[in-house]
Amino acid sequence: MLSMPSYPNLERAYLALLQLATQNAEHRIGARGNDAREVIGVGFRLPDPRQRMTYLAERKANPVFNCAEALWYLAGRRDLAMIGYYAPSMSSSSPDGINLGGSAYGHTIFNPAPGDDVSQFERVLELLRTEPDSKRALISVFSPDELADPGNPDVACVAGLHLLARYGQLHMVCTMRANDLDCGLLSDVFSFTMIQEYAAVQLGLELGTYTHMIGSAHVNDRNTERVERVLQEAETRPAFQHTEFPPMPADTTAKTIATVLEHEENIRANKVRYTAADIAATGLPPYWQQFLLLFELYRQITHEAVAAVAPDILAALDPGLRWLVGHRWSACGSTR
Ligand code: 5HM
Repeated sequence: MLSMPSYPNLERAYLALLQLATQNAEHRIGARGNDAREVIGVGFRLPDPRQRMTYLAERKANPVFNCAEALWYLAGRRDLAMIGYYAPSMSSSSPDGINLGGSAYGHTIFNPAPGDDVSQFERVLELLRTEPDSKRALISVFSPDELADPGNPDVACVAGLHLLARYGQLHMVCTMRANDLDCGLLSDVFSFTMIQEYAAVQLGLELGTYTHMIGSAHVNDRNTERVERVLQEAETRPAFQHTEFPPMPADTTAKTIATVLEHEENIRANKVRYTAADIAATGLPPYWQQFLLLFELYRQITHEAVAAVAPDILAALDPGLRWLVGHRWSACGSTR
């Protein structure tokens, strides 16, 4: 018996879950005004967590947001100023208009809790350095006090991230109390597998499998039509050659993340206008340069409202990312 259905990439897992929730929904729910179809207790495994992108024209994945959110988590941040620039709708989840609450997972993972002097992330890494076979390297994300205020707009959907070092590989099991299969799943798995890979790099381990477990897996009724179009596209389109996200450089540290974010902040604040050559001259590894290329093209779209993003920026992008931005923004030259 296989422990979990396994998929070669996130796209296949996403499509299988959409099919399950639309064709075999177990429940109809209406929690907090969101009518949805729901399946409870589902999960899947990605043997190769770097296969974290989806290439569906109807779904229009947003790699700019994906990369920004992953960095926001890795830097332990919770500010709306950064993440709200990439996803303005997230402001509705902020209790005070300044910070996000429970969904700022990186803040919970990478900062010491009040009264502690070590982050959960550092503690579980130390545990795995001391005893690789440990079953205790669990990072708790959901906190019981999040339910104390019934009006809390932002209760963590992730219960915990469990790291397991086995035979030189770092596996991760993510447990979510709830996951919106159409809107939340894709960016969640993108970012959580980035956290897993970052942890593997810190420990000097190979990247192992990623397992995703969901309590309430649901599709909101307001997204039904798009979900149908996505499923239709998956049945009829010619196969897109998936490009794997490249490996995170082995020398990536918190300092690397901070440096990438210094550039990100200047780009976001429209203080710089980078060419591809400027980005190459930052001295950052090509892997992280791809992130800056995405941020620069987004700056040109948001701050300058360009009709066409600078060709050198698009040309320097990885072909898979170029395909994605081309399907999302007309200024990136539709590749349809
Ligand atoms: O009422 P509730 O707190 O469960 O609403 C949160 C909604 O956002 C759910 O549909 C949940 O599945 C979705 N969500 C998600 O899928 C939210 C976040 C942010 O915490 C997330 N993934 N990362």
